[in-house]
Amino acid sequence: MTRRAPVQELPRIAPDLLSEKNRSERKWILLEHETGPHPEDPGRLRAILSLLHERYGESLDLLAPRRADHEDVARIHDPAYLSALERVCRRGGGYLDPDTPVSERSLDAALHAAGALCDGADAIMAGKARSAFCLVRPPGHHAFAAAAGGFCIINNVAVAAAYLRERHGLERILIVDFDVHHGNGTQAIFYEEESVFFLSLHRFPFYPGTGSAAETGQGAGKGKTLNLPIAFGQLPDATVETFAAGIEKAATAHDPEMILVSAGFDGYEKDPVGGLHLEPEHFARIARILGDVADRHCGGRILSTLEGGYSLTGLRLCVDAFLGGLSGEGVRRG
Ligand code: OKP
Ligand code: ZN
Repeated sequence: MTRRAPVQELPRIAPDLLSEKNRSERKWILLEHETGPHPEDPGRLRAILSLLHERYGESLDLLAPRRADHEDVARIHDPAYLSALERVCRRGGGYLDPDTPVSERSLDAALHAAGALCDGADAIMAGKARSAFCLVRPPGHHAFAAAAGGFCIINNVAVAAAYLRERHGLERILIVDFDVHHGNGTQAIFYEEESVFFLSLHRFPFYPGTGSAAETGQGAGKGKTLNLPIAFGQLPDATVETFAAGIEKAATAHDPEMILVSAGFDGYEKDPVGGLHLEPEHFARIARILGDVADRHCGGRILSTLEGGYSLTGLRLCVDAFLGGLSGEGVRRG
């Protein structure tokens, strides 16, 4: 296994810089999706940012996200859904589903989250970095073309996959989702697509209910969806092995040009929303497995984005372990 890029080469597209609009107000756009007490709250990004500052200090390479264009999100989302979203936010907010409240600024935050992934995609395609981690919220993997759900408004990883296909001509993308919840929105969006392989590792049965091994794609997308449902009692070592075998199978079948990762850290043992007995070391191993596959198939190109993870302590530990694993820490040589 070759050593991967040093941590300094891993840009983190994060909300530390300001959107043009709020520059004078010194606001962090992705923190403005504020809906009162909710597990998916701005404190999550603050916790990760503080960890990154402690860990990387001056060498931290944080970039401000752009706002995704209408065109970028409209590749995935229904125009009527997008205008309905705009209306709800403009009138001050509301509930998109029982789990998904929005505030006035939520759509703008969600568009910047999706924009961060487009920026990350551009950075990787320009050869500025092999790998980027997008530190964003709200998450995206439960969002469908025409429906929000499970804390998600815009499907960030789907927007990035469509962007890479349309703007950078990629023909084979592998999306790997290790959030503890099944990425039902992402699966549905690409269910009949040949060019996007979707792999999801998740607790099952669990929210949102889908993600059985029998769901494997349809039409041109037959065989391009791979679900790895994990029973709650399964030991984490076996879960990591299932993941390793699954990703090997997916990469061999699809030979991706880039790997997009829906990185959710709610499989952490003490996560208040999820939980699948995973500890930081398991996220490090998942990262090394991803890095190894990416090295062999696509020049190490990995675009990761934050999905879930609701223990602030857990997020700090698990994101730290994941980024360390991605950059080659702990890789034995020879
Ligand atoms: C978002 B992400 C029953 C419980 C719903 C929603 C969990 C959303 C998780 N209404 N729980 O995948 O981390
Ligand atoms: Zn989740």
